[in-house]
Amino acid sequence: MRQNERLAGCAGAVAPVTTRVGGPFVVMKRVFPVLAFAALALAAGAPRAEAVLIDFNAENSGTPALNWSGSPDWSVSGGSVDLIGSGPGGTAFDFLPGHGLYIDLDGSTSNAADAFSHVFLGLSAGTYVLAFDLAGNQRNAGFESVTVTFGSLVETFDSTVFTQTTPFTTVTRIVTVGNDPILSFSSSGGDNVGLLLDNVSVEGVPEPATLLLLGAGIAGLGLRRRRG
Ligand SMILES: [Ca+2]
Ligand SMILES: [Ca+2]
Repeated sequence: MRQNERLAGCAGAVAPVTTRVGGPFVVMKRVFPVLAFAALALAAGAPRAEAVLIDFNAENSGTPALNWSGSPDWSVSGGSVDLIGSGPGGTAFDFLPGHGLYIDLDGSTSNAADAFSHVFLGLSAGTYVLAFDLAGNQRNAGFESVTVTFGSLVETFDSTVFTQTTPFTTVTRIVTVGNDPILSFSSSGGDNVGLLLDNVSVEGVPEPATLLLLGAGIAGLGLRRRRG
């Protein structure tokens, strides 16, 4: 099977190119859209990890807890966080109604947690979309900051952007991680008032390297076509 036939088969919906009648220029003219289609098909069909969404609503049996000690899913160290908001077990400090339970990253011990973290056990090394909702403290104009660490991502967010009145705002980053990666939120501050966190999610994306290689191949063929 010639190369152009094999690629057409991969694409699945493109008629095989079976003849070189018309010379190289015609062949390239036909192969170019086939390759483009194949790239799109591969991108669409690339393995995707199941999305993981953590909304905190069922933590602690749905009951708010100051200086929450964490759970099998989340560990707290080097300080404290508060589990606040509203759940079936009660309501406490629900500054942003409609979000169920969520996290105040500076707890009630005058020492914001150095690490509020979750291990994504079973998540394979690769490239993912990390998203989470962050909000201002909703209480005062004090300076707040949190450093988020997850694989290739180390980024600090603070109250110059997430001001006192900033509502939950989704932050989205593409990150590369190893196996069983740890997501950690490290906060500064000791006034018991911190940035608020909710809706952490991780979802797989196609490997950029694959798309880049395909894109380079298509671009190269286009160049050859123009030169031909
Ligand atoms: Ca929530
Ligand atoms: Ca607090």
